[in-house]
Amino acid sequence: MTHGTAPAPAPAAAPKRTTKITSLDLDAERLAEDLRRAEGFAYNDSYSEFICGAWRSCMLWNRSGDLADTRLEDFSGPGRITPYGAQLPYLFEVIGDVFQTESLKFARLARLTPGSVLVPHRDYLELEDDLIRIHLPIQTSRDCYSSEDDTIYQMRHGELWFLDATRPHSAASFTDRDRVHLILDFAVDDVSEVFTEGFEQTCLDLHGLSGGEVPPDNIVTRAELLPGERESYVALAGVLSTENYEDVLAMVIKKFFKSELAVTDVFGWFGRIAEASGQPELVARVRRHEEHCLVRR
Ligand code: YCP
Ligand code: CO
Repeated sequence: MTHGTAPAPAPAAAPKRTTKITSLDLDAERLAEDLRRAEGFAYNDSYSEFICGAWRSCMLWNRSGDLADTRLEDFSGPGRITPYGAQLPYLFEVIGDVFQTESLKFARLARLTPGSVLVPHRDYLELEDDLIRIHLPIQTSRDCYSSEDDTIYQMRHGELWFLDATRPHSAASFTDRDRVHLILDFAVDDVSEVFTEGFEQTCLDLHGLSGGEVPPDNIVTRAELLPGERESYVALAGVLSTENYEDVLAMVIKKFFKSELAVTDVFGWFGRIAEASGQPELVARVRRHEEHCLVRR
């Protein structure tokens, strides 16, 4: 900056927090056609360490365009469409209308199966640079939940979301059919850089995208935690074993989605259960798991 000149006005604040960007007016019939086709795809179980139950995904865009490359990885240049991406004409069109695909690194379909939950985790820890994450729920219900930090919220059908996936987050399905989200990852510094000009012009809500937060209308209130409830969960120590490790963890995660626990309570309570079970190898497993999900990998 030249000495003596006034500083340039700060650019409009772009969201750093998870935020609903807008609602897309999706073509129900064309979307249903893509969803039907996608039901026949082969989904992979990469990232199973973050899941109790099943969260299965398939790549629509990635480094190689090869379906067998199922994990996020560092690479330079634009992503390539996979054979599955090319078989979903409607989603392909939506992606091209809304986003600058030059910076699109990964596009995935993710199916969270009934009764499944994600272990609170942070994404991109294994990558050199964080990416910008977008979610578009294309099949969901009132009984599907997401979380960020200690907030529980719902991403509804057709809503376009920016997710700060660097914060601890999770998801839960209490419904009876798969929750399907389109998940996109862009290599840009800020979410304001991912949209096409055409989309920005037609999307009035974008101008209201300021600080970035989960809109109150999407937030889910939970039950107050009652005296003795924590102790009742710690009593699961009496049944915890290597074989039901994931089941007991799922119970604590489900409690987090229904009662006012902090996200740190998930591994907090689960660790306490493991300690009270008197099985040091399980205590160590919980600590390793927590570190893998939230700290480093
Ligand atoms: C991802 N988050 O976006 C991770 C792994 C669960 C959701 C699986 O890759
Ligand atoms: Co994640």
